[in-house]
Amino acid sequence: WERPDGRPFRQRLLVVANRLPVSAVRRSEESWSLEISAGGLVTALLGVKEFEARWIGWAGVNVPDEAGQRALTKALAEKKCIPVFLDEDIVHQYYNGYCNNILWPLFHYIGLPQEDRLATTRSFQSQFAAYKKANQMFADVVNQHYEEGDVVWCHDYHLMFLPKCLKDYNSQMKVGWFLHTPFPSSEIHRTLPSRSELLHAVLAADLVGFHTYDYARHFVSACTRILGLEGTPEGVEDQGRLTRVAAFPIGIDSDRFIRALEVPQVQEHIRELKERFAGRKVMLGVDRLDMIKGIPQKILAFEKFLEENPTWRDKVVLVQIAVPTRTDVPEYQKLTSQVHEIVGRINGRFGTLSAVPIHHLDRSLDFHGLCALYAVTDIALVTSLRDGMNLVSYEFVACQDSKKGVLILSEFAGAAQSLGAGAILVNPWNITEVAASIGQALNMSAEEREKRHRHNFVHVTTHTAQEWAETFVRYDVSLCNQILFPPDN
Ligand code: ADQ
Repeated sequence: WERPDGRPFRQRLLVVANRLPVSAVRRSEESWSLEISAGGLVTALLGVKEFEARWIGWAGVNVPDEAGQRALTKALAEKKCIPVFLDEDIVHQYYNGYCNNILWPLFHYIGLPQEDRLATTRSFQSQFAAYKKANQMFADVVNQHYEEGDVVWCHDYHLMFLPKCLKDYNSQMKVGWFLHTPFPSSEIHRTLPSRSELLHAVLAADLVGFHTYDYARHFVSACTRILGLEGTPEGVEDQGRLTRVAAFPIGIDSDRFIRALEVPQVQEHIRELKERFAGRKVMLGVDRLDMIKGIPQKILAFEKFLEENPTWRDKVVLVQIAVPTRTDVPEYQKLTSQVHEIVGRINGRFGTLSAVPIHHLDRSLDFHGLCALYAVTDIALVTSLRDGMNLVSYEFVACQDSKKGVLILSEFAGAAQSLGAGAILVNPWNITEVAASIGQALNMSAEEREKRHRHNFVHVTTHTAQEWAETFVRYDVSLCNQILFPPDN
């Protein structure tokens, strides 16, 4: 968009998220190396190029000394990143505690084990206090770097308190908040002891965004039923002040994936993979190793398929890439061993001396390796038990324009609302249904695959990350412009 005098106007955007898009590793007292980290938010925001953006967030490391903080701040500045320094105790209570033990499971409809539930109930107040304190620390850093006219875009469940902290500093600041996870039914949200305080804090934002219309509706219902406020077609109204609430489905930088397939190194990798899996159909899962991704259920469904379809046993392979996350948490360690145990059992049961049915890798793949794998895949299995959106399904579709493989997609992923017409939708809890969908995908005619793929490919290439960010920020900027460029009178 343009200024009234016709000059282009590059909006300054402060993107605030719990984690910066880079991870920092200390090499010596004053030297740091930085690496781009994997994850949905990073992938989406890397596709956003239209704004003069600065990132504000935690670098994922404890840096107690001032010399280290100075050196890291300097290294990050080159990447347009600004660190928030959190000490170990805050990280433990805010990040591991309130964010990941309370909000994450609750928003994904996952109950905690009984012993954790009791411990969590006991430590709830101190964890919530740490959450508010951490959000205030983010607000302090935003406030130091804020310039009039900036749009501040807060991300995710870690920072639900931030809009309120920012507005307390400066009620003129334009603040948006976007949730990357589902927002659960108001009946779930109302079990949270801090339910009202959190909702009020989010409502301090000018614009509140979700991936799907359903999540937005759940949020508005929570505000009307729990806070007794009024929902309007535009959002939620509190004492004459309107917070706009809307759905902004995220996308990916699809061109980046499509272009990568032309890179010689990727083509070489594709040739190698085709050779390695010659004569077999390739099924693929790419997930963070998290409870919500439904990895054990997916593997059990594959086992059921092999059990019921002996003729396919040596003609199909499942490649499951699972990046470990939160490796220090016992629940996640248990999940890792559970997955290893199931994979080992199935490989022992159906493998031969020359081939195994499941290749399971506990690690992250580099971008080119990932693109090559997407390109040689016949069937992608995205069977999250809940997922805000799920970008893996989008990335797979972007890399499939020559192969036109089939996407099996959980109905509990936000992506089901955008890619549902092209995918085979499944209930991931029903392994009989998922096993049957594998058979359906393997036997699908070329015409039907083409038709389904076309639908999804058009969606993925037209609803990009860039468009997502522009839609969100413009929504807000329309208000900013009135402040930046008031009408002459
Ligand atoms: P995530 O839960 O991280 O994101 P997702 O949307 O699937 O889930 O994004 C994962 C990203 O990490 C993808 O870009 C994928 O390529 C990458 N990735 C995953 N496993 C990988 C591996 N083994 N190697 C390399 N890269 C890997 C959260 C929400 C989602 C929401 C996004 C964006 O949980 O529901 O879609 O944010 O809003």
